[in-house]
Amino acid sequence: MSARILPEMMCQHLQVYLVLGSVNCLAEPGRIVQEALAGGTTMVQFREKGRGALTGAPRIELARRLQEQCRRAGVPFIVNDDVELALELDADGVHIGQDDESSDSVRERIGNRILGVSAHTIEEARRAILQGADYLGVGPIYPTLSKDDAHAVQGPVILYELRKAGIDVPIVGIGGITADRVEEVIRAGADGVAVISAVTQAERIQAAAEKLKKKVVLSIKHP
Ligand code: 3NM
Repeated sequence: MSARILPEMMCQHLQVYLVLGSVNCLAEPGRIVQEALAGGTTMVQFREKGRGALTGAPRIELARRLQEQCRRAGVPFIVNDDVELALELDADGVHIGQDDESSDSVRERIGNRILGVSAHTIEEARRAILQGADYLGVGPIYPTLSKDDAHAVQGPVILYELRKAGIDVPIVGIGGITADRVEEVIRAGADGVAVISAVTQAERIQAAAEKLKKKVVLSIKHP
């Protein structure tokens, strides 16, 4: 298997990170992913969770379809929480939370695939890095309606604090991020934005992804 992803490459992939499952989608998920990819989405996470989520074969079938779309676009496909599914699909990586299996055990199972870990504090961030995380997901930065069990809203200040504490790994902000908030999130220290509703609930999916991408790129270039 190829080597661990380099931080510079990881940062590129984090720029516009679409997180979704069928429950987040008004339209057919494949259509949303297609349009989002056309709009410049840089990474996709399959997060089939919540009330009404698919299980069993239909879940795997949807994951395969979305994965194939990402493969064709040359965009990494990450599986939320489910290491077995990620290995079965030969996905590009796994994203885990603090309540899931420990990061070092997941790292051992997935080899050099991408490992993303949700972190809410400096301590959680340090531990995740020691245990092999390639990037950190930090949130919720703003209030979100897309995650029932989200932690308390942290504000962009958590990103400043992590950077000030010397955490220099790739970081993606998540939770309530819209195009209008991108600049603030990037300036606070994130390398990209992870979104559900800003893309899945948009009237024009491709245009929404394009706008996020443009704002991320501009904010990175003019810190
Ligand atoms: N994780 P939206 S917030 C999946 O804080 C997820 O770790 C979060 O959806 C965290 O972009 C969140 O619609 C939901 O707010 C993000």
